[in-house]
Amino acid sequence: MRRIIIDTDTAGDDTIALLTALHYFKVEGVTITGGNVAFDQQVENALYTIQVANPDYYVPVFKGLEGPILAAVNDEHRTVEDVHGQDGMGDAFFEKAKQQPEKKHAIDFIIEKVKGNPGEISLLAIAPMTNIAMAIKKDPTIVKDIPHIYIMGGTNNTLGNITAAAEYNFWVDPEAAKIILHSGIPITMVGWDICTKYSLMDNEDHKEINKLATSGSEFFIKINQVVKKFNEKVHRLNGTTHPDTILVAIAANEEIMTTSNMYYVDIETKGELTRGYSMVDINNRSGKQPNVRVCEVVDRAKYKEILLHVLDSVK
Ligand SMILES: [Ca+2]
Repeated sequence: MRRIIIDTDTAGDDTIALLTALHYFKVEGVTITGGNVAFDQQVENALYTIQVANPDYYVPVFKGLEGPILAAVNDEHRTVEDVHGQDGMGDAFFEKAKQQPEKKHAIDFIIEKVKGNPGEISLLAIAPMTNIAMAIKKDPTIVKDIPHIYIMGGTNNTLGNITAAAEYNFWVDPEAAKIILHSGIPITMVGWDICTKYSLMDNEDHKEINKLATSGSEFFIKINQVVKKFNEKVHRLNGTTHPDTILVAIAANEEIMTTSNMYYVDIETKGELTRGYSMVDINNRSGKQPNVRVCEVVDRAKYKEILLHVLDSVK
């Protein structure tokens, strides 16, 4: 089984992504970055999700940085309880998890795990990339030891979600995204555009999921209550979006990504209107060396099959 670390701002779809990661990978650790909702709530959500998945090995959870690298300067970080509910779990207000977070800092965990297993540990990034970027700043030698980083973030020449120009993870910490994009680590990027095109689960899909009647399907229905209403109202989407889950599903089953291409990708960190905008240079007008494999088409039916399989297997 391939080994990974998953970095998450656990709320909403992060939880289903975590269930998917626990199904397909040996999860060496879960690291938490500031993002979706209050930081300690995210830690709790990750611990609770692991309890729901009930893996047959111990999965440690590490607290990382609670806000973006330049938070003090820009004061731009905003949580999104309106999207995911006050608890980040669709206002389900689950009981407290039995497991506690580890004492070690997420950044030190990432560095030690990667250095101790060179070329073995891929990273799944489903949050603002503050922890991973700062791990690289603390020990730049980890770059050559990370075989791949799969990123849910940015957009490929389409609308963002937190602003018209930017996707949430890139917008919260664009400096962190810039560090990662130019790190030299092999990258696969799955943008918000892929999420809206291929990950949407509509009312009929929800009924189908409900019929599975497993702990996994019940959990899915509960945590998606708030985001479903939000998507209808704000994004004019009929259903729930699963950006983090589709990223993990692709990392685990690359064949569902039926089209992808290498492009030069950079991020705007200063723009008055466009902070966090990801520039995907599909016509290579910059003449720069492509640095990111950008996901362009996903087999939606196969993706849905994976999602339902994962939810069905959480008994
Ligand atoms: Ca996330």
